[in-house]
Amino acid sequence: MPHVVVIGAGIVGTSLADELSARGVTEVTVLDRGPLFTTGGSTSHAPGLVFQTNPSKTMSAFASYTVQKFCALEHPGGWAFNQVGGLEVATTPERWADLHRKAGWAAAWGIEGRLLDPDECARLHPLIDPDHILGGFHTPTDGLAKAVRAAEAQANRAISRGATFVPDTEVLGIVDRAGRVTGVRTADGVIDADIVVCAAGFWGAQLARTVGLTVPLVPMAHQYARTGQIAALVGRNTEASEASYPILRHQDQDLYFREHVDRLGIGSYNHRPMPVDISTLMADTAGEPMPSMLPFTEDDFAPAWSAASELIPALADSKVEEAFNGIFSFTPDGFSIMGEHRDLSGFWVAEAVWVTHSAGVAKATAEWIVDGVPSVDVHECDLYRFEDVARSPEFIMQTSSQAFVEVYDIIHPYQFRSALRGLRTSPFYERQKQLGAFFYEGAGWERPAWFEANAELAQRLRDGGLAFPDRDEWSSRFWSPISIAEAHWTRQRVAIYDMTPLTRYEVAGPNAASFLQQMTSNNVDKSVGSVTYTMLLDESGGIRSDITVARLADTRFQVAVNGPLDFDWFARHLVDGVTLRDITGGTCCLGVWGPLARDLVQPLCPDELSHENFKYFRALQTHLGAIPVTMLRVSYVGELGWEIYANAEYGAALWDLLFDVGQRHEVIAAGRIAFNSLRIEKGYRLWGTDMTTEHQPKAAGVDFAVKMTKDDFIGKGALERAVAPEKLLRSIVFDDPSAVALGKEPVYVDGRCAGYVTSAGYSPTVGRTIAYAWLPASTRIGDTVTVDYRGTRSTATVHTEPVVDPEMARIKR
Ligand code: FAD
Ligand code: THG
Repeated sequence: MPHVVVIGAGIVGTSLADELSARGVTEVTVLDRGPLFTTGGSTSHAPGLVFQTNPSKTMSAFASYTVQKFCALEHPGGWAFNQVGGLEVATTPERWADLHRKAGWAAAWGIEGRLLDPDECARLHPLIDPDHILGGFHTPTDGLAKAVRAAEAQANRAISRGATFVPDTEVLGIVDRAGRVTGVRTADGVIDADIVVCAAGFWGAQLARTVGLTVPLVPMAHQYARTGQIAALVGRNTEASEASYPILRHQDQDLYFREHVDRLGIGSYNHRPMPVDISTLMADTAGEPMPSMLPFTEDDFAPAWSAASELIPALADSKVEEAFNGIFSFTPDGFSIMGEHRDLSGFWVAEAVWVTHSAGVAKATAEWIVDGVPSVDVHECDLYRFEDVARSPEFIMQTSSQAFVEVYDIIHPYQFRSALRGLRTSPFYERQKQLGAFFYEGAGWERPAWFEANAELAQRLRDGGLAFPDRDEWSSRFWSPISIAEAHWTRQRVAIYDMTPLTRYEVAGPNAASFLQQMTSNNVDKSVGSVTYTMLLDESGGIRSDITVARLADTRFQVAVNGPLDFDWFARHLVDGVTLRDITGGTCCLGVWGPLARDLVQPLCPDELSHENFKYFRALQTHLGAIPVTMLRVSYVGELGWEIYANAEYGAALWDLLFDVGQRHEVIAAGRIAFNSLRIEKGYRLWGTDMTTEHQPKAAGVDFAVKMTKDDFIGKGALERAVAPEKLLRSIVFDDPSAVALGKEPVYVDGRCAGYVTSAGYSPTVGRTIAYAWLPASTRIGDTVTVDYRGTRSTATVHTEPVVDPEMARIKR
């Protein structure tokens, strides 16, 4: 049995010890530099509000598990979880509309909740002035965690199974040999370990740095204040119960509230970001103030207090009695950070975790350590999800600060980061700006969403009778009807898409073919010039990615993937005789697609590009004009044409060449929105959104890319044992041409929430919005379902797949 050392006895470390020991890993030692269990970390003073609903299905699942687990914990001091419910109120129309979206997430992720009018809110929480609000969202299973009790109760369960907790023991360093951890160093000497888990809270990044690992988190101060006695609360709660009204969020003013017997606690994000240099923190761990508490900065709290008093008039007779600036971790994208160090086996992190998600994160981490795969999809939290640029101190600081500012903001799904834009641009960037590109950001790349230069075309098409349904204000944000014209034009004529941000690797060497055979589900050991669409599965048969593998030479492959997690997965499995190199940045790619694509490109190319000579899903190294290119006859938009790759220095010349000869075909540049709607029409999945490790290929409808007759590959065994899926990814087509969805909406079947939308896009080809949704396998083609988009219900019909061109006539010609 491995000996596991956990660094940190906060809510994460204690929960992890419990989850590990429950799985038979009982040789667990948890070390903390502070006393047990009020260690001086963030857990020691967390007010413990647990709101489960989150845009992320995974984070919501983590939170729901925390609630379920904490409700059952026992502690001699009293409750570990007080299920008072949660209430979020709206004081602006935007928030009220957004609470409808939130209610949709709750329904989609299986969390009970209801929208209430102001009087109903005030009945639940009589301190609220109903005249000040427009309504609220109530979730009865949310509540308060007593974080230190929950930590101790979980620790005690672990101890009863054999785990050890050691206070006042600081880990000073990690000991390793030959790429494996062997222990931790303390003032009393080395403690041997096979596995070390860093659950050191906001100190974790510093510790991880000593073993060459970047954990992108920033310790930030956040204000928490307790009022004096509030008359209206006197006699309501006992010292033991502490609270009985729902925990309350007033997100329009970045505030939250809970009761402390006859006082209120007020948490505020209504202040400037206050990043903390942890080298300045006190070392003394015992007693108050704790190392994770800084002196209250009163001025920063002034706007919070006046906003709080408006919502809760009873505060007028009270004042702040005790307050502090408490420290906890923020990350660039708001998600936690989990996983194992790739270059130091046995060193794990479970960092930047709220009390809310703690038990869920601990369970997933324990499963990952013990079973090799977590049972929920953790890609949003994976340690290796970050691009290189996102690991720079500047990036981490700026984006985490923005995450702090936006913590309670209404975030549109297409609202991209504003800090540090323009970091990665393709060689076509200047041309795109000239064409009036509106840029989205993804993985650090600037990606055109549509081009204002196509406004005239849009007008022409509108005049010619193409439908441009009106959209509501929310779905019109970061969107343009021009995208409809761009998509339409791709199906009618020809368009050029910048595919440069598509992550690609060169996998080369004498063992490259056998390595890729082992990694992928499809047969990729085919002739030079072959291109194969295939899955990367994990050991449970879950989809880690869908990729294309182009064999450019006997021992050299170009692999196009979904992002940094794919590099990590390959790198972890790399064998002798194979090299792996990310070539994305040094190369560029244009997708030239549409019925006229061949007419456009052929005159530039010395090779014959006929359907017979350059078949579908084949690759060719050739020239366009004087430029050396690699062409792949692949089209994520489902049209005739090619992905054309070149070294980056040729990019501008390649663009000019294609647009010059393209003039006579009226070629346009088209953007991401058109691209997305076309791929949805065509039935192509987007990994991470439509499917994840939670799904096996059959359920996701991509089992055609799995060759069970092939020799062993990762995930094959699990697929052999698989049972029929309970849910299937289906295409649904909205009945009303003006109905929209943006993703994550709940889907109702016979009046009950039965699934959720993953992605959606307006299809000019069928004149409707088309979406993917996870639905019960019993759902039939032609069934009517109902989608709740921010409180507006629309019907949609389950459609055969793909919705457009099932015969492949458009592509294979
Ligand atoms: P910690 O509790 O900080 O535990 C880490 C432990 O590691 C510490 O005990 C520390 O002593 C130990 N340690 C560090 N370095 C070493 C070392 N080198 N050797 C040995 N031990 C070490 N979350 C919610 O979900 N709901 C809330 O309402 C909420 N409100 C909050 C309000 C405030 C004011 C603050 C500051 C935070 C709040 N949070 C809330 C966030 C939450 O408190 C934290 O995210 C959570 O407690 C982190 O738990 P942890 O176990 O990761 O870290
Ligand atoms: N282009 C390339 N690689 C990629 C993508 C891409 N890798 C990552 C991501 N996108 C993968 N997604 C897909 C999804 C579908 C297809 C290609 C990439 C596709 N599917 C054909 C189909 O289903 O009809 C496969 C047909 C076949 O297997 O023969 O084209 O955009 N280079």
